[in-house]
Amino acid sequence: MKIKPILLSILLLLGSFSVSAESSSAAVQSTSNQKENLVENYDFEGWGAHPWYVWVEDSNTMVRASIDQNESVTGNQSLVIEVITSGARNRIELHQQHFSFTKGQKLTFSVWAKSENVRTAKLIVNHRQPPWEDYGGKWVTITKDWQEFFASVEITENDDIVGIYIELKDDINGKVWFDAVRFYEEY
Ligand SMILES: [Ca+2]
Repeated sequence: MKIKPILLSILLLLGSFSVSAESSSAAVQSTSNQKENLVENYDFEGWGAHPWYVWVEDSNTMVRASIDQNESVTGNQSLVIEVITSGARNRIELHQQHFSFTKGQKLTFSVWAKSENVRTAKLIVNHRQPPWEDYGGKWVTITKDWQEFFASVEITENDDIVGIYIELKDDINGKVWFDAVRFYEEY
């Protein structure tokens, strides 16, 4: 993955929060069932965004990611990405740590989101190197009201670099909020 200067500044911004980023609590259980949520910092209730990071395809795209203490589905906070200069249909992606799975595992990837301006986005789960094996994804429309979106996932290869992410790919500026992200195995 080619990291461009704008991304580096974002990583540094997010990294500066990492000291106290471990504070995700059991509060997210209010929107989940008994299945184990594999996502780290799933509800953004600490004051950091770690281990989440934003990747932008084009160096002219400007985004700012931060914790919003005034908007939330669970607890009191969410993650907000403010698109200052749009990607002009180049990709803006919210990622976190990779996962390891064995062939045949079935999971669900879900996220609550809302947007200052109605926009499409895609939930994606794939192998994080060529050939970018696609394990499941879903196009969604994020509106001005909080809504939970789901993507069904099936792991078709043994894979130790499975990524989950949310991709924006349009020419719309404005804020997009995320909260209560879940990635859980179906039994
Ligand atoms: Ca929250």
